[in-house]
Amino acid sequence: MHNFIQQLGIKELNPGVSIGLNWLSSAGEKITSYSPVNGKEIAAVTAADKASYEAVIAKAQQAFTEWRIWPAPKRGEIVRQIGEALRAKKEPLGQLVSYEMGKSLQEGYGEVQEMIDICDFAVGLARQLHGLTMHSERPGHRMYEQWHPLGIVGIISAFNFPVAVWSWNTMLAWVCGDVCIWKPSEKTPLCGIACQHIVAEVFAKNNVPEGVSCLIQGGREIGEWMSHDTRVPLVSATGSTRMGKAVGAAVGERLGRSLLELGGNNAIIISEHADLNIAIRGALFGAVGTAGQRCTTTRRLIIHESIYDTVKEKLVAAYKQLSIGDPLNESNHVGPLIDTDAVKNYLHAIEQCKTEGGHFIVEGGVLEGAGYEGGCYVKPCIAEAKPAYKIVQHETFAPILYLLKYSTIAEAVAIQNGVPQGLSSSIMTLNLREAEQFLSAGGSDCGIANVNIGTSGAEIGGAFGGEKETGGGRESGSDAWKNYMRRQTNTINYSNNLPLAQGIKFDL
Ligand code: UN1
Repeated sequence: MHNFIQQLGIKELNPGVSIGLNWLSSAGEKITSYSPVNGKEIAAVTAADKASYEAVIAKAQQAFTEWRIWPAPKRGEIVRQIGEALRAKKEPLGQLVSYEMGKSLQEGYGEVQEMIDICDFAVGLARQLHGLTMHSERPGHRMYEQWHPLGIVGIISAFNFPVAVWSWNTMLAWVCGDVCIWKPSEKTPLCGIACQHIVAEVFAKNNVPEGVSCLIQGGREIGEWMSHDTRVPLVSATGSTRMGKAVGAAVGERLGRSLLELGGNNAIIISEHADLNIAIRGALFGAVGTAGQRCTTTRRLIIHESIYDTVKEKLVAAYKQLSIGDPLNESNHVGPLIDTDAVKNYLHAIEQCKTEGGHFIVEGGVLEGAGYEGGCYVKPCIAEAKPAYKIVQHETFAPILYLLKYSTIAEAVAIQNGVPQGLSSSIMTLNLREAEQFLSAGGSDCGIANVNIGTSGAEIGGAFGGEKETGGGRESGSDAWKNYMRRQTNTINYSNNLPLAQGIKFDL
């Protein structure tokens, strides 16, 4: 067993369903996690079956009756301690993320940092779950609103941020008084187990009911159970648009709530007024960071025709500097894709781009030989393409960057908006008019719009999410916490009469 796994306190590599640290037996299938770093098996966990799922729901429901009446700042104190525990475990957890998911070690640590930051944010929030006070039209009446916990929050997370996205949801949900059932990606089950260990230790020290944090491993089926289950008032799902449509439809059918974080097809507009040093660096990190497997990855560059050739040359030169290899080796910039299926998708996208007329100025390909035995290492590549190509309209979760040309800012914005997805966007310009136009109601249609920074690497303090096929959900900062609570309007009569609203008289 790797050192970092031991340091995370994990003794058992093949558990499945857990309520706190009570591991339930399950007749579910075995899910094997392989490291994309070297193709080696890491763990084989057991998926939940219907009986263990039911046991989890029952325990979570029971825990909710207790947890919802803890004062929110007391719940915040638990989250504060989880933040401390994460600080103490940052190294091994970052290493596990890097090893099981394949992102660079720096990014693995960065992901854990994001978890620590959301804990801090949630602690403060625990004292700020404010409602408004309104003036009643009736004399001797007071009207106000309060926010109450919802109940069970089902969390479906993706492999690419195997721990941070869970923390964005749970840390807020917990201070809000909800209980969480987490189904991590079946590609990164051990990351789920590691987090469950960290949390369970803090819970045990503080007598938090164990059902407040439940972990169920498994595939699509588990997501379907939660989506159809009226005992789960909110399902928060991160992943593909295809998955999100299924979750949204199932939850919507029972009039539950869903919070969807789905695909992106993010673009940077590089204007002729851009600071090219910043533009190239932003584009480079956005396109190849996490091997192109972020929802916020830069997939399209929309470049002004007058600087198109210069940008192209600089990008080609920058791509030559990239070192691809073991992500745990800090001198490498790009690690592997998550698995060989992802490699197939990458190759298929390259072929399709060529068929549609795309021209590669940095060629792609799968790396072979020493260090690349896992078969998941690919070359980040760049193609000159047209906005309307089917493949350019599509999110391929791989480091393929499309270069598009524009002549007017209105055209650039139209290209940027002309895709089904609406997550992140950015403009590189020092021109105030252009920047403001891009941010205006007539500008970018995305949930995130940046000026002079790239599309990826959003901070936790802002609301994270996007429009159109990205699903419309907002997580993390700002007032995203409201998704995890129910609003109640209260009117209190402290007069001796019963005046009716709207001036209605009802005297006998
Ligand atoms: C995701 O890719 O699912 O903005 C989340 C970013 C990160 C989060 C990405 N903070 O790139």
